[in-house]
Order: sequence, then structure tokens, then C-alpha cells
Amino acid sequence: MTERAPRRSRLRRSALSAAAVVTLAAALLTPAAAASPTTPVAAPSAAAAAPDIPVANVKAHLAQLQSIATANGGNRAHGRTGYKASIDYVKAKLDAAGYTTTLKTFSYNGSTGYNLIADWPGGDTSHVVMAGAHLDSVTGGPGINDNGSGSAGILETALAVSRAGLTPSKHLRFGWWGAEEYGMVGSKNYVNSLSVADRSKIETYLNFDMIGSPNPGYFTYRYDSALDALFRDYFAGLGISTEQDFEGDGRSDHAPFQDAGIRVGGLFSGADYTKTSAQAAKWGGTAGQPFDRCYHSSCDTSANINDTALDRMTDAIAYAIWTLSAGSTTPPTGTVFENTADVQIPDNGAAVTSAVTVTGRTGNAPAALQVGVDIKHTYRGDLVIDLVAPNGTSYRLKASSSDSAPNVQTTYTVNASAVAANGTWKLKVQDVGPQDTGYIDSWKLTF
Ligand code: DTR
Ligand code: ZN
Ligand code: ZN
Ligand code: CA
Repeated sequence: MTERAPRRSRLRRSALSAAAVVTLAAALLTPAAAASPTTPVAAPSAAAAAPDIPVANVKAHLAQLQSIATANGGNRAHGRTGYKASIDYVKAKLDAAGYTTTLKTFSYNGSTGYNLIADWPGGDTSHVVMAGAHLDSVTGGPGINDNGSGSAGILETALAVSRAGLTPSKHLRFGWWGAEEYGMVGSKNYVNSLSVADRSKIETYLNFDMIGSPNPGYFTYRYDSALDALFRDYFAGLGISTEQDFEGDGRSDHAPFQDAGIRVGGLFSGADYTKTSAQAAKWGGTAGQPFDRCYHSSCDTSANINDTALDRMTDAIAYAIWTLSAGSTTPPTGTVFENTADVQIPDNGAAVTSAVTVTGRTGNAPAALQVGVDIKHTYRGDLVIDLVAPNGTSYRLKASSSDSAPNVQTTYTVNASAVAANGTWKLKVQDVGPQDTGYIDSWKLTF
């Protein structure tokens, strides 16, 4: 590769070898990884093994929800009698199992809506692991896959916690949401009802909306790479290769939690999108057909369930609940919070950011916060780099200069003791000189 002539008066030379330029070009052409900020998942430590949840129990709940719909005009929709009957059914099971249940009402479209919150007594209530599912159906059908399946899956997991007499070190909470089908009304209402302090105590929210689709897929929510990996690894142990869901962005009850800065994960077996032949080859079922041909229809009955998918997905819920609630409540010092997703930095353009969400810490950030930065760039003098704290405080890590060397691969030390540790931190990078380009390869905070 011959060196191109500088296109501007200020003479600069790229210090990159030809090979490095090829590598960099390849990296720039690779689509940015879909992963979002990585936060640590506690090690299972001395945790009891998660049980195999009997799918027959989950199906028994679905049969009850079907009967409720049949007895109430064929649906379990917000504002209809079938919804309240569904809530009463779930609440009675939880009360009998020793949960502390709270019915939270809201008003929507002239009707009273209900969220049901169930707390398992014990555990550190400043570290809450929560699972949720919407319990309402559309008005046009009984809503057994959407979302009797997720509702029954978390219900049976909650009952298994009780049967096992689980004493997790973190606090467990389950939620059944109303009026999801009108735009996540119930879950938004719940998140908005929490104080900022109570929101920050929710360390993880797991959402389950449609987990028994009749022509099933095995999709994980991709927003948090550690939670994504937790489910991916679980299914890998069953010999099933999951895919990350791209159908659900902002489309279910995880969205309000995500908007509040809470890390979210979940599982999904597919709605009205079509299964590809590659997906049918690895998961079985029928290519060219929707995952759920009865999505939002009157045929979403108790016959509209794939028992194998429902069984595996429910076992995965239990695995996640057992694993996430068992860990030590304070990550040890030296815990690394990292984002490895590539972010392109536009040449001589606007600033870009990459986020890392810190959870599970108490108090403020360290006086010597270590900020590890790995930026690939052909001329690092172009770069201005800031660390932006969750409260918006900005720390300048590096100014622009005429330093013609490539890449920023270093660790900065920042006195961040004036700001709270938990929350979403951002690395902000701007390229302020023309011609040379690059990308954020990864960055991390060590607490
Ligand atoms: N929100 C769902 C349907 C839905 C569509 N895509 C996804 C992805 C992940 C979870 C759910 C969904 C409904 O209730 O209609
Ligand atoms: Zn729906
Ligand atoms: Zn749904
Ligand atoms: Ca540049």
C-alpha cells in the first residue's frame, strides 16, 4: 500500500502499517455488535441448583386462564371481567405459597387496571431481581400464548421458589402487568410509581412475553450482554442455539424498565414474524410460517402452545432466577463493567457515546476510578475524549493535539468521588480533525 498524499496543509503521517490498515478496514466494515453494556452477573457460588419446572403445572395454569376467558366473553383484556378474574387466580396461588402480594390499580381508558406485585420475603431488598409478564389479552381472543404463557411461566417459577424454600441473598419480586396491549400501560405505571431510590434497587428486570409459540423460535433479549449470555448458555446446554430478538424493541414491558436505566433481559418464542428455513432447520417447526399464526387472534387458545418450547423456556426462567438471586450482593472491588460493542467515530464530526451501566454498588464512585479505553484510530491527535457520569458530570480525559500516533489504548484515572456509582456512564468521543478515522473498540470502568 502506498502512502496517500496528505489532503490538508497540516502535514501528518499515519503510523499504521499496511497490515494494520487492512485490519482496521476490516474492523470498520464489520457491523457494530448488537450487544449493549455488559454488567457482571453474579457467580452461582454455593447456590442450590435450579429445579426442573414441571410443564404440566404451567399448562394447568394455562387451562385455568382459558376457562376464565371462556367464561368471560372469550378474552382477558384490560377493563373486562376476564382480566380481573385472571389477576384473582394468580394472586390466590401466590398468597397460598407465602408471597406478600400487592394489587396496584391504575386507570386507563375509563377502566380500572391492575398490576399484581409479589415479593418473596427475605433477601437484600436493596438488590432486587425481578421477573414480569403481562397478564392481559387483546379483546379478540383468550391470549394464551400472548401472554398466558409468560404469566404462567413466572407464576410456576414463583411457586417453585416457595416449594424449594429458597433463601436467596438478593430479594425476589414478580410482577403481572395490566394493559400491556394498550402500550405497556401497567408496567409504565409501576415504574413511574417508584421513587428514584426504589428504582435503583431493582438490579435486573426479566420480561417474558410469549414463550410457548406453536411454531417456536428461541430468542433472547439482547440489551444486556450478561443476561443475554446467561440464557444463551442455558440453551446451549440443551443443544439449542438461540438468536437475539430484533422483533421486540420497545414492544413489551421491559421497555419502561429499560427507559428507567434498569438492566433488562428476557426470552421470546416469536409472534407474527415468519420462521426462516435456517431457523426451521435448527429449531424444527415450519419454515415460511409465522412463529404464532394465532397472534392476537381468537385462536390463541390453550391449543396454541408448543409444550416443548414452554417447558424449556420455563426451566430457563427458573435457572435465571436461581442464578441471579444467589450471588453476593456487593460485587467485590475490582469489578469490571465493560462495553465491547464497536462504535464508529465520524470523521471530523459529531461526538459519539458508548454506555456502561453500573449496578449493585453502594455510595459514590472511587476517587481513583480506572477508565480503560481502547480506541482504534489512525491519528489520535484528532480525538477529544470525555467520561460522562450518570448525573451528567463530564470529566475530560483527553484533549485534541497534533499527536500523530495511532490508537488510544490506555487507562485514565478520574476522581469521580463526587458522583454516585450506580447508573449509566458514557464514554464520549469526538473526532475534530479531517481525514483520519476510527472507532471505539471497547472501554471499561473498574470499581
Ligand atoms: N408485545 C407483544 C408482542 C411482541 C412482539 N415482539 C416481541 C418481542 C418480545 C416480546 C414480545 C413481543 C404483544 O403483547 O403483542
Ligand atoms: Zn399482544
Ligand atoms: Zn404480549
Ligand atoms: Ca479525523
